[in-house]
Amino acid sequence: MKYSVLAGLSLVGAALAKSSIPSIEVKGKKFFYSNNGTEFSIRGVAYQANYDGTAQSGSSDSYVDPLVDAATCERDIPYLLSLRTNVVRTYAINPNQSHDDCMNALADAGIYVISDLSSPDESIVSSDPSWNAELFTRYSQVVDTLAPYPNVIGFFAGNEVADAVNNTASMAYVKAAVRDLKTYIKDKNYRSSLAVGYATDDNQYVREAISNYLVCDNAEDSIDFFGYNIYEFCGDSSYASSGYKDRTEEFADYPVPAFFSEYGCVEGTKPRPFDDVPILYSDKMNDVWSGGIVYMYFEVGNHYGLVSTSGSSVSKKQDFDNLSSQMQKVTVTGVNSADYKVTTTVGRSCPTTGPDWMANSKLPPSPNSDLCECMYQSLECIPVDGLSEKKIKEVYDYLYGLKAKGTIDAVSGVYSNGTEGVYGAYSMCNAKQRVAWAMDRYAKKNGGASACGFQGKGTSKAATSASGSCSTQMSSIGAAGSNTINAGLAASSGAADGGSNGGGSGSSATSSGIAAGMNQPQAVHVGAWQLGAYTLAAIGTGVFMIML
Ligand SMILES: *[C@@H]1O[C@H](CO)[C@@H](O)[C@H](O)[C@H]1NC(C)=O
Ligand SMILES: *[C@@H]1O[C@H](CO)[C@@H](O)[C@H](O)[C@H]1NC(C)=O
Ligand SMILES: *[C@@H]1O[C@H](CO)[C@@H](O)[C@H](O)[C@H]1NC(C)=O
Ligand SMILES: *[C@@H]1O[C@H](CO)[C@@H](O)[C@H](O)[C@H]1NC(C)=O
Ligand SMILES: CC(=O)N[C@H]1CO[C@H](CO)[C@@H](O)[C@@H]1O
Repeated sequence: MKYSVLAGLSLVGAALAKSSIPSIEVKGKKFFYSNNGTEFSIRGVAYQANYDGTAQSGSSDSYVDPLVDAATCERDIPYLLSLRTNVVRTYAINPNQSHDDCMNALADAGIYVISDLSSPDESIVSSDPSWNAELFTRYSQVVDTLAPYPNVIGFFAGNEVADAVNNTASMAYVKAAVRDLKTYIKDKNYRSSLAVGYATDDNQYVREAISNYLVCDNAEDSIDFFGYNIYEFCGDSSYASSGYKDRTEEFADYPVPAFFSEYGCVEGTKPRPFDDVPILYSDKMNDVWSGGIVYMYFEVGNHYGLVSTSGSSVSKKQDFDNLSSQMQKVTVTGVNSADYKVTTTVGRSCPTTGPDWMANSKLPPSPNSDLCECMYQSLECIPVDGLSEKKIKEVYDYLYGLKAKGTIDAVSGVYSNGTEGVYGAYSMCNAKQRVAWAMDRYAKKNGGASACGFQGKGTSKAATSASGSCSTQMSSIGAAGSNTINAGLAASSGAADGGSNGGGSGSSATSSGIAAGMNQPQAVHVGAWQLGAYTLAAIGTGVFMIML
């Protein structure tokens, strides 16, 4: 069945209109409308088609930003409204493009946005985590792009980054990203209600520790909301047998808003009956959960779609009608902000590191691209021009191997270990800057220029001394690079990134770790959005174990 655009929903001139939609703010473990204190419960739909499979990994166009094309938003908004949608989740935004038309059209329809900050090529990689100046640049640009719109609730600083005990060290880097994006929003004087959260994978061995870790110690470093990608209620299940009851009990006293950042299991009865919808919004759950986001709007071959689209036409699947009929039944009875007493506070104790948890409560340093550039300029031994990421990694691995053997430690300033909580002051620099620091350190310890060969991979250059605050910062850090300081945040400027003067250290590749690009499947892991079909097996196993 086809819809036409709702009468009265005029998109003409939307870009100029200043929407009067009230922002949403967090108080305690709930969301509220800022204008009148009415509690806000998310009735969300994930809204991003799969990236074009023909795009090459590493290119910047491996995804289609769903909030750029006015015609697409105009086509889809009536469908979203007929599902009573008040939130869409987007997974990858292109900061280079204008979002005015779609954001204003969504605002006019009363629809809010929560967006991930990463992209398929730029994210914190669970197997080789890093929180560095390149990622900070990307994430801060997404914040800059969306912050002006009143109908943005906030951002996910990570999606399903840790999904097994052995990669939970990555959560230290995610939490550093949360800390730094919250600081960035304050520094830029953006609306204080803009929230930064995380969306977790439903792995039974790590989910509880992750949820505690993200709200432990300092409130300034903690998430503002918790998203749970949950596929536990499949087919004709029930509150008790699905796992929803247990999860609800676990989150009863969680200090910040928690909601389902993805739900809608496709196992079992097809089309999906969405019998969990009335339960999620009932008194059983709605005091603990601020609603949920159904995965997902577009059908892209993984059977999670609610509609199929082609050009200007949309055809609803039976899942859509089922969800719609369930959503019509929903009435959430919330509390008014003025009557709501906050009884839980953040600042829990962090899980201790050991066999079940690998993220230290000490977090990595804040990325500062200016400091990295000064450091790079001060070096006398650097990689030769155009050295590939693979070769950069080889050199780093060689130098790291020397440290591991106890022969010579030339990596202390760039070494990073989220389990030990040990981070060199320059560990937040990009891969090329990090390897250069280590090569220079090695050469200085072994006779200078003559030790800068690295089998043709190293070259000598004249040092340019740092000046101003860089100089002060570099002397506090020291030659060994091991005194971490708070140098503040600085994104890469285009100039330094392009390395146009030939001496710049920007690497043109979008590396997100020294090994980025080495391991494609991991490097592009962004959770169920892209890998829905592939993660299904894992999800199924999880469900099975929970139901036992
Ligand atoms: C509060 O404002 C929101 C947004 O305009 C509106 O949807 C809601 O109905 C209002 N609440 C009450 C109690 O009027
Ligand atoms: C945005 O534009 C810059 C400069 O042209 C480019 O380097 C970058 O890759 C673009 N980003 C995206 C996400 O397309
Ligand atoms: C982590 O554990 C998974 C199984 O849960 C295994 O497949 C993977 O190889 C392990 N990774 C590392 C780095 O040990
Ligand atoms: C981090 O430190 C732990 C404990 O010393 C060690 O087992 C692990 O291999 C280190 N990880 C990396 C990536 O170096
Ligand atoms: C809740 C709901 O509307 N369920 C319907 C989903 O679709 C199937 C197949 O058409 C119907 O039988 C269900 O009643």
